[in-house]
Amino acid sequence: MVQKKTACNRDCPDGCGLIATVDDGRIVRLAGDPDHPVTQGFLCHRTSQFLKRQYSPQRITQPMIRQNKNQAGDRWETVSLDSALDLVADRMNYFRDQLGPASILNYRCGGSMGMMKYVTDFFFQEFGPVTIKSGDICAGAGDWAQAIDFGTQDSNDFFDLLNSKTVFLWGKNVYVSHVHLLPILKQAKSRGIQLVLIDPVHHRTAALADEFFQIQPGADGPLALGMARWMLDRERLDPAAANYCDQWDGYCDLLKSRTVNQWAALADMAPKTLEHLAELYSDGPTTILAGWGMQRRRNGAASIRAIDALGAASGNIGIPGGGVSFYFPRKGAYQLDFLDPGSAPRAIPEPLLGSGIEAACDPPIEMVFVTAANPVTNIPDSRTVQRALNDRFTVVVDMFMTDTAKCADVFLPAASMLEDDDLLGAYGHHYLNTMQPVIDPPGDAQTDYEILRQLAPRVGLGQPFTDDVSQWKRKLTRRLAASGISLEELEAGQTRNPFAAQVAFAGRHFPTTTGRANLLTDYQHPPTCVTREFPLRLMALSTAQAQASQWPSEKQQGPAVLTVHPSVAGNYQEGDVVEIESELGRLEVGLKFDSSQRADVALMDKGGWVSQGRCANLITPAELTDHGQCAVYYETPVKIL
Ligand SMILES: Nc1nc2c(c(=O)[nH]1)N[C@H]1C(S)=C(S)[C@@H](COP(=O)(O)OP(=O)(O)OC[C@H]3O[C@@H](n4cnc5c(=O)[nH]c(N)nc54)[C@H](O)[C@@H]3O)O[C@H]1N2
Ligand SMILES: Nc1nc2c(c(=O)[nH]1)N[C@H]1C(S)=C(S)[C@@H](COP(=O)(O)OP(=O)(O)OC[C@H]3O[C@@H](n4cnc5c(=O)[nH]c(N)nc54)[C@H](O)[C@@H]3O)O[C@H]1N2
Ligand code: SF4
Ligand SMILES: [Mo]
Repeated sequence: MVQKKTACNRDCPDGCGLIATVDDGRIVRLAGDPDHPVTQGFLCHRTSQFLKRQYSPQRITQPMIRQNKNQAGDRWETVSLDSALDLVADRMNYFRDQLGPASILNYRCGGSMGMMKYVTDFFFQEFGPVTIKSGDICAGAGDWAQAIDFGTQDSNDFFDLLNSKTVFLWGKNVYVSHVHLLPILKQAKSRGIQLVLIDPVHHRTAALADEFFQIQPGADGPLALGMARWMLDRERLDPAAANYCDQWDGYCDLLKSRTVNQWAALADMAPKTLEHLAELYSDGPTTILAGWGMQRRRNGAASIRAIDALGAASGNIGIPGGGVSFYFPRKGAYQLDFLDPGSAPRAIPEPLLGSGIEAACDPPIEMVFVTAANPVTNIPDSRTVQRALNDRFTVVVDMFMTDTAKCADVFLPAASMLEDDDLLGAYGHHYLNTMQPVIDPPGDAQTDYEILRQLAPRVGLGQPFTDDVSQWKRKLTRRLAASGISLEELEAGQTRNPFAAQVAFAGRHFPTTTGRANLLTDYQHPPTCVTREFPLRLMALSTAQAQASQWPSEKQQGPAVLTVHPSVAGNYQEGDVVEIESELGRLEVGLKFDSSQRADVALMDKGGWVSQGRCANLITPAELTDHGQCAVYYETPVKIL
């Protein structure tokens, strides 16, 4: 038995180090790396179950071509990798020659956080450039807001939390989506650091927090502005803030445009509660850990802007124990300057993928190449995404026959993360890591890069797509090498990103055009999305059981579970199977009652499969957030029929 080190590439802030135990070519155990300062030797539930996925009988390891797609006799046929790649290359060359490269869409999402996956984008840039996506279904609104406010996204060191007096978990389900924060949060709590949770959903993190406020969904903007107003009135904002913040007067005017009571009313919150939160926040230094859920709303960017401004104006940015942490710059240490998304002839906003593909003309999109993504399940309006892919020549690179793969003409089997070779950063801390293949991929499965390497000569591309992975790794780590960190050192174990400061924006220097933070001066609160007829907001949220749609199939049987407050279910009993309806359609669900939830939300697990009728995105209309082209996932009004 041998132990091999690698790293977890899943779309998760934690970026764990992994130790795999291999016995006679088979991985028999997967554990967290005890030497990794954040991983601390433990794994989340979903990845502790990863070997079931790795060795699942449903995993596909041979290329397949779909014969007679969408016609009688529609069937999959197993083929050799060479003939699958010949067909893919033939179609790529044909559409590029006949209609131009914009007729091909390269779509990639969060199947892997590896840096080598950007080589796929580069490949299509060099081949085309082709049509790409814009915005980001996951974090686009918050990304946009932080870029406007601070010039970039950055966070204080992961362990700097212990310098705080108060920590606001602002819309964050740590037990599910950020489990490696738990040890440090528990340590903080034991040191007397106050933990405050602001979330519309009652979840396990509420028990960890000293205080929990079950906010109305989408009311974070008025709450943050009301808190700042209360602090302004009591001279608890930083008197020096005008020196390092632009728009100071405009911001103060915005705060003064409503009284504390009026801001509280807009947030649908008792004034006393808002004041109490402002008082807690004022007892700093205070770190805000801003979650990702709250910005997947119509006013998502505005909410993050209001929170950023609270952090800046109160003097909590650029100091130990402070900050508004939304993201750690996971790519920052690597050299990705070969990417030029601006060169793409066209971009489709990611949340509107289905209708965007269908609406594209001049040239129309005729071919879609999907890697590391399951858009039929994960993007709103699943049926339109499904139709758009079914009606085009679609290639899907995956390990399983997902809802998206079912729409493909060609399925190319991908290596799993334990067979992959890559470089990683993390969006929840500053450590870099490397992935080494623990075993070889089975059958004809290949890493995404190996697939490209074999495709390159077929579509007229040569160097650098003929280089091997280690040459690419050297290229990607050039900046690190120049700062004295060799690839060998990186590969020996996790390394802290040498370009990341302990305190983000130290000295209150911001990479904006003026060098100062940019405060918001305007806030428009959207009208509530729920009505008397459709009184519940559908929220399909992350679950500990799965990474997005990567569920074991046995957990996708029967109707999806919908959790609601018992008062909203009329005469139904818990366990009843009912239909819910939105403007887009109906979904069958089994009811679960939870009296700790708000009476205006309906909760589901994210990533339920379309093929099993369990996907919230079947009834979630596609819509963009106020800025940043993020998806509005949690504002679909529904009713129980
Ligand atoms: N187990 C597991 N972990 C995951 C994932 C998974 O699928 N499963 N997915 C990963 C992915 S893709 C990402 S992007 C990250 C982050 O994944 P997310 O699931 O976005 O994680 P959170 O940041 O915890 O944000 C969710 C929280 O935001 C809250 N929220 C929703 N709306 C509002 C609001 O209007 N106001 C406030 N204050 N809160 C609100 C929700 O109730 C929930 O508690 O985690 C990753 N981690
Ligand atoms: N209703 C609703 N929908 C949501 C969300 C929500 O909260 N509510 N959350 C959204 C968020 S935050 C996100 S980030 C997206 C996630 O959307 P996706 O990134 O599409 O997430 P996954 O379902 O994990 O699908 C990734 C696929 O990549 C495959 N894969 C894994 N590793 C590799 C690899 O190395 N190569 C290749 N080629 N394939 C690989 C996996 O098998 C899987 O099928 O979902 C979004 N969808
Ligand atoms: S999914 Fe996240 S928490 Fe789980 S092992 Fe991977 S990086 Fe760690
Ligand atoms: Mo995400």
